[in-house]
Amino acid sequence: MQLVLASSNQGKLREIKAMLEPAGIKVKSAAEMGFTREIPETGDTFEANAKLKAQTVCQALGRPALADDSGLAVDALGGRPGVFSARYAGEGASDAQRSAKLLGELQGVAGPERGAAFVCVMVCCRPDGRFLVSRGELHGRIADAPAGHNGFGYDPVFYLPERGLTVAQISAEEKNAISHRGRALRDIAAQLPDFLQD
Ligand code: ITT
Repeated sequence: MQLVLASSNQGKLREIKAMLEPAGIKVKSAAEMGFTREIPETGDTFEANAKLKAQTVCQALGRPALADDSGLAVDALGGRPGVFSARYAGEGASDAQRSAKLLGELQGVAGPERGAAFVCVMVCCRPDGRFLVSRGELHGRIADAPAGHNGFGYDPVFYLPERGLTVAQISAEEKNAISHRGRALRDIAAQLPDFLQD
C-alpha cells in the first residue's frame, strides 16, 4: 500500500512515516511525487483544512492522499492559535519565534491556568471522492520556558504534567504513543486497508 502525504512539514512527515511504514504502508510526500504548490488553508476548522489539503493533492495526482491539519489550542487564549498555529507569528517565522510569542502572550498566567491541547485531524481521500476522517488530542500545559530539542513546532513549550517533561524532552517513540497525531493516525490506519481496497 502506498499513500501520498499532503504536507510540506518535515516534522509531520517523519512522525507519520515512522508510524505507518512498520504497518506496511509506504508514505511519500506530495513534493516527492511532484506536487509542490502551496495550498491556501481557507477553512476555519482543522477538519475543513485537512480535507482541503487531502482532496487537492489526491485530485492533482490521481491517487489516495493523506493530510494532517493540526495545532495548539490554549485555554487562556480562548482556543487560539488553533487553526492559525502555523501562521501565529506571521509568514516565515520560525518554530522558536512562534513559541516565544506564545510565552510572551501568557506572561503572568499562572500554572493551573496554562492548560492547552494539541489537536490533529487526519483526512484520507480517494480519487473517487470518498474520504475518511479521524481526530486526536493531547492535553497538557504551556511551559514557562522552552525545554528539550526533540520533535518540532511547539513541542519545547508543551509540558506534560504527569511526566514532568516537555514533549521535546521525550523520545519520538514516546511522543507517537501519546500524541494527538499518534492517536489520529492509529484510528485512521486501522480503516485504511478496507478503504484503499474496495
Ligand atoms: P502542512 O499544512 O503542509 O501539513 P503546516 O506546518 O502548515 O504543514 P498546519 O497548517 O497543520 O501544518 O499547522 C500546524 C502548526 O501546529 C504548525 O505550526 C506546527 O508546528 C504545529 N504543530 C502541529 N503538530 C505539532 C506537534 O506534534 N508538535 C509541535 N507542534 C505541532
